[in-house]
Amino acid sequence: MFRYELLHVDQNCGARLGRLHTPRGVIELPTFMPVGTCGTVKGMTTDMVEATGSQILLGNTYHLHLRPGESVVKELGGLHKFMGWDKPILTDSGGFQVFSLAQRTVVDEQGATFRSHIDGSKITITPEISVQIQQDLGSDIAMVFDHVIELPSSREKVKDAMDRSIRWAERCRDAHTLESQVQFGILQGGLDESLRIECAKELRQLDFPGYAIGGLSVGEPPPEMYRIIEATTPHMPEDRPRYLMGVGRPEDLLQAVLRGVDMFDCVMPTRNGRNAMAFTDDGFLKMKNAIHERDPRPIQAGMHTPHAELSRGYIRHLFMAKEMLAGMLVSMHNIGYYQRLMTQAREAIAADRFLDFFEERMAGWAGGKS
Ligand code: PRF
Repeated sequence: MFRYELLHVDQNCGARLGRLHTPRGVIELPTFMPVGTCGTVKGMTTDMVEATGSQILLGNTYHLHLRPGESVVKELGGLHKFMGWDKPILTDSGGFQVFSLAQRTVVDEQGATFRSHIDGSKITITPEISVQIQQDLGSDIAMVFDHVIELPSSREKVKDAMDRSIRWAERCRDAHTLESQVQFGILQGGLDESLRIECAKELRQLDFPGYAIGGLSVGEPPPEMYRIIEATTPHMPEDRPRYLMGVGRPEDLLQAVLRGVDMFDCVMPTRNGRNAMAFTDDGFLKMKNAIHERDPRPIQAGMHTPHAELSRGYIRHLFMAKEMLAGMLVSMHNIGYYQRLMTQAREAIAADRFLDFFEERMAGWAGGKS
């Protein structure tokens, strides 16, 4: 029912071509998951999301628990029906959000207690509660509830949070009962390679059907993130999907694919889209910039997303006129751009030329435009 298939590893680097079989369809890897935090990929209908070539979405336990509450979602048929998306959904556990969004978070062995960022009410999420919420939402892939901390932190603090994350992962596994859903473990360990390796070994014992690398992209310089990915992936099981959480820019995705990562999620394409930033092979464009006023060219040639032929001049006009279509179109373009990048990466890996593709894209983005 749920099965990972490793199809090919590029002969010249660690990039992997794979396939994730789920009851709601096959996911070609590497892939990018658009973020649908509150039951919507912001500014897009699910038809638009589908037209970008997206194969799986991410939803958030933390947000949906606070509003509207998982009992509402469950009563209305589960998250897929609720939002009108019948392909796979992965839900994040809330571990990262209680650290990054909630107020006055206090973590103890039992779980995390915090104030809602919406109405200030006091809420507790434990590993068992996170599992129950994700079961009620009915996602296809659920993440374990982990303890995320800020970086830099002392080795002692990083190790404590990692050890707790491992204990919580076991509690999540023991609390999990929904047959139609699988659970992924999350590796922590900060920027310490030996802790990352230790965490990978411990979580391997718990035998999750997939593993994520968490605790990165929390403000550390990108080369540090690449160093940790490179030190970690060799210790992750070859026969399970690998997911880098909350990453990132197009170059970060390629840097991670190069080191053997299969799945990504990030708000960047939609958030930047709403803020008039459009991704292209020559760097990003600031769509409000006057240089686009009379530019007849599309944002990026060779895109297959709907309305990809619209001119830069028209998109700029929509932003200047504060039309809501502006952010919608650029969000769709950006997600389409990320999916095209992943499709191109898969084609390159199949032909053992991922490194050439990587160099070509890096050179284009470094050229930079606005
Ligand atoms: N843990 C969880 N979700 C996450 C992260 C994490 O460490 C990150 C870190 N970039 C993003 N989303 N549960």
